Amino acid sequence: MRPLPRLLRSFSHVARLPPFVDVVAEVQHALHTGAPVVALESTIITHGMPYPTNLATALSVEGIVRAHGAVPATIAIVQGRVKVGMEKPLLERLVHNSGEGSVVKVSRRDIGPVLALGKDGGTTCSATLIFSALAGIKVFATGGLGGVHRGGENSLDISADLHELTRCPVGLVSAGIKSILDIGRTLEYLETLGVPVLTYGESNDFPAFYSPASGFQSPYSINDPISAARVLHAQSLLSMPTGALFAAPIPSAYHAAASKIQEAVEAAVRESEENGMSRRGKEVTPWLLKRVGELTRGESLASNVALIENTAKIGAQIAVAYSDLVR
Ligand code: PSU
Ligand code: MN
Repeated sequence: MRPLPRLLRSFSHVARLPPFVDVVAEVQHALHTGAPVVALESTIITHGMPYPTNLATALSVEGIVRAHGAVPATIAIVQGRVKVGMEKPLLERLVHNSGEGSVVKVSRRDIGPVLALGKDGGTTCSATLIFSALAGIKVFATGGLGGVHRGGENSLDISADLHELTRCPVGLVSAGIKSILDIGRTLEYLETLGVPVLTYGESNDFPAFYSPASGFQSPYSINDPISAARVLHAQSLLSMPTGALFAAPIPSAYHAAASKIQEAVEAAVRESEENGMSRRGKEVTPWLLKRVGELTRGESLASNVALIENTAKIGAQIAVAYSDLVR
């Protein structure tokens, strides 16, 4: 039998996507040919950072992904359509509307309603994982993953991000999780769910977003993109639906700021418990981020940008390594 022509051996799921999912041509082409693509979330833009840093960061992160040899695919919902890859005017529209407060923070449970109602949405890690997996994107870079909130053993406030990693075979690169969360319980929960956690760096310390070490250990550490790609590839060959969490510590230039930011985090968490914000579901994380920004007079924002730029670089390197493995 003759081998299948190259085009039929497509790596892409694009042909089978529903009609309300728009994949920009550059991403489509990359997926068809098995070239590296890195997904980027949009809640960071719509709910995680103030204007104009949000727009500037979205663009700089895309540039970093490109500079390291991969194609960026920022994912969001615009007027009830899923966007996989966004041109600049569309990003600007999303940023503008989020300032007006009309953009929904979209986790798994919000996807159906936001599409049906034709709304705009910034996708969290959970929704971004879903659309990445749907499109066939293997790597997703962001700042912070959601987790088990402090007091989560009573409130049951556990981010949908965690479960999503059990059913989307995507490598998520983040700077760990924030200490606004219960890091120990989050790691326990990920173990229960069967999601591999690997620190991407020299030590086993699991990073805590602004700080390179949380005091908890990751079960594994790796320090090169090939190893990360092999984790994803092994799971893929076994048809495991699971993703992986690659936790990349914030760059060393920002370590000095960590303890001061940490104090602000503690103060913000206390305030949220006193004023009732901690019981407001999806509003908690954006509120805490904003409050920590105010308390540190923007220092936390500079760290936030730096750690996302770092995960974008590592995400691109992993995507390139994965692409080399499978092509
Ligand atoms: N952590 C951050 N910045 C963010 C988020 C988390 O430092 O913007 C966002 C991400 O989109 C993440 C979501 O997926 O918050 C988790 O929200 P929740 O805790 O409501 O699940
Ligand atoms: Mn929650």
